[in-house]
Amino acid sequence: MDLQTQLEELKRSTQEKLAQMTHEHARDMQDLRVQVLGKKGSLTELLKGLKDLSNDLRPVIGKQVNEVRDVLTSAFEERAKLIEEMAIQAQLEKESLDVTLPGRQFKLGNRHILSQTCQDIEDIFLGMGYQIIDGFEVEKDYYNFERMNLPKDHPARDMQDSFYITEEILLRTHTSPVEARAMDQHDFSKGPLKMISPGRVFRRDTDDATHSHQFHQIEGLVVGENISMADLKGTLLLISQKMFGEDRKIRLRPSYFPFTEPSVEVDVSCFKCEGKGCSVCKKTGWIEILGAGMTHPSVLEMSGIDSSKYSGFAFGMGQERIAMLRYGINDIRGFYQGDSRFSEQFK
Ligand code: FA5
Ligand code: MG
Repeated sequence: MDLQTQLEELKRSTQEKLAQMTHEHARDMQDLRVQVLGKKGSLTELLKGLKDLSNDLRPVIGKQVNEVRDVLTSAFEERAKLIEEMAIQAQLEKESLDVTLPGRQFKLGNRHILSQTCQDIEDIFLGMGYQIIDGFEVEKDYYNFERMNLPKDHPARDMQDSFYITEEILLRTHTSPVEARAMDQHDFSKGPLKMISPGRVFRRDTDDATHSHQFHQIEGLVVGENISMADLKGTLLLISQKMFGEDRKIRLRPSYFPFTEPSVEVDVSCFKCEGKGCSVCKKTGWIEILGAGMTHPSVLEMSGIDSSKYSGFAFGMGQERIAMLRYGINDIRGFYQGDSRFSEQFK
């Protein structure tokens, strides 16, 4: 076979092989390219034959070699592009979507009923010009008890046993220590202190339907000039009506807290039976919602406040208690179990 025919043959057979290549032959095509166009490939081999040709023929065949190289080089490039598209197409077919399938359902969560209740109470107090102050869940015995008029050997400490970290540091048993911290910070020359402080508290209580060893309170405190029991009563009536309905009445019963004097327990008229007596109010017509009182002069003095000039009232309510009454929840443990069926009732 003369050189010219060999060149034609190489071109023809290479083009034929290329035409067979698909995206599954990327590797084979690479090999073929080296075989034909590579430094030691077929074309280079044929070039070696040029030196045996006559002077007339050599430039003609030389030109033909270059042409064949050009044609094949672009043939390889074109095929490479084509099989790349083939690969993408194949991938798409594998991953193709069935648009008639039903979509995935996303479950939309909602705020926990305790957070909602707390936010509602915060909104009411913000509207009355109170500030919201954060306290510490891990608190000093000093603030939790001593600054609340409960020295180390005070018998009333027994009502609020706690989880101790050290002898001086504990998980707070109520939100009242925030009162002392807030009074320490407040500049009374700028006006009265009006604050609430919501948060988690801890007690060594046995868990049952109405008690948990970990629960939430909202503390309230107002200290200024001429703050009286009437202000306390008015404030509590307002919050009760906003939380439980405009027709609610409140009742103050004498009680005891070491940090308030006088102290009261506050009942709200039963929203279920309107005071006639039912199972919710245990036939009394009233439901206890919080403890409160006039801030004890010693508590004011411990914050360096002149108790002959200033007076104050304070209250502490259980958030769970309020939410249970408001929504008819009969077991406090429902708040903490994380069962979405519980939460979904309050969307
Ligand atoms: C106090 O904790 C006082 N610090 C409240 C206070 C503040 C009085 C300021 C005066 C001035 P008491 O222990 O009663 O008081 O708790 C207040 C409320 O927390 C209760 O009315 C109740 O709603 C709630 N509570 C108490 N113990 C538990 C418990 N184990 N689980 C759930 N809620 C509780
Ligand atoms: Mg009580």
